[in-house]
Amino acid sequence: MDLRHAAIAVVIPALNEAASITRVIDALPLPAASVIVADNGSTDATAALAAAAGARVVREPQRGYGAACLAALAVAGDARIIVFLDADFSERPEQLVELVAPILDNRADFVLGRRVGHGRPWHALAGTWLCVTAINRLWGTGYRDLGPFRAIRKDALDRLQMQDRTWGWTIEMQVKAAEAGLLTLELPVTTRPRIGQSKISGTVRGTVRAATKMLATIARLGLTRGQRRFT
Ligand SMILES: Nc1nc2c(ncn2[C@@H]2O[C@H](COP(=O)(O)OP(=O)(O)O)[C@@H](O)[C@H]2O)c(=O)[nH]1
Ligand SMILES: [Mg+2]
Repeated sequence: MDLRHAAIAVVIPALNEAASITRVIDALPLPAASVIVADNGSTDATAALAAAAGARVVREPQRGYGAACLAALAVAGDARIIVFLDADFSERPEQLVELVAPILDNRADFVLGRRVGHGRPWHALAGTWLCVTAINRLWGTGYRDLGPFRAIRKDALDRLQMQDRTWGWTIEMQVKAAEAGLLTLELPVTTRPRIGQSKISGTVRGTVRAATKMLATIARLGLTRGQRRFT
């Protein structure tokens, strides 16, 4: 599939990922110019390496996964599809082709990469299970993961009016996608151990902290459910 003219922007939030960022950009089946790296205050060479690889770099000094994604979206211009991908090379960037295909074929608005394979510790799997189960109970959805590697039509994403600036980002997108009635697909993506140091699920403590924030996000979205309108 030739994706060069498909108007895709790839958003990569990154915090101190100098060991992996170049490999992620190089492995993408798209020109590096369509990649936006949101550098979240890295103290290593992440930003310089991303720029050297040909990506656009935006800097978001305020920490937070969602804050970085929002900063990248602000410069995404006239992209018609947005792909989100982590900077740690734990996913296979070439699988972008599989994630965008259903959108290009008008079979989906939103395609979620469900992580299969190695590299995720038991506590990360347990935390994900807990959050996914809570979402499915509350919203009647059939999600199986909250993975970072995902593709969404830009006009659909705009309708969701994303706000979360931290680890609730992926959850907010899924919950609002269900509420807005987006046509959603979950496809397997293969994971492997990340390069470099995990900032979240590398320790039990990190996972518990992230999962606590995620459950708070789910509770908040549940309580404010009636207040949202999607035009
Ligand atoms: N923007 C932003 N990105 C972060 C932050 N912490 C981690 N990341 C990025 O988010 C992704 C997931 O983080 P990671 O450390 O791999 O967590 P793990 O997958 O749970 O081990 C990576 O691309 C990180 O560079 C943060 O505070 N802000
Ligand atoms: Mg990771």
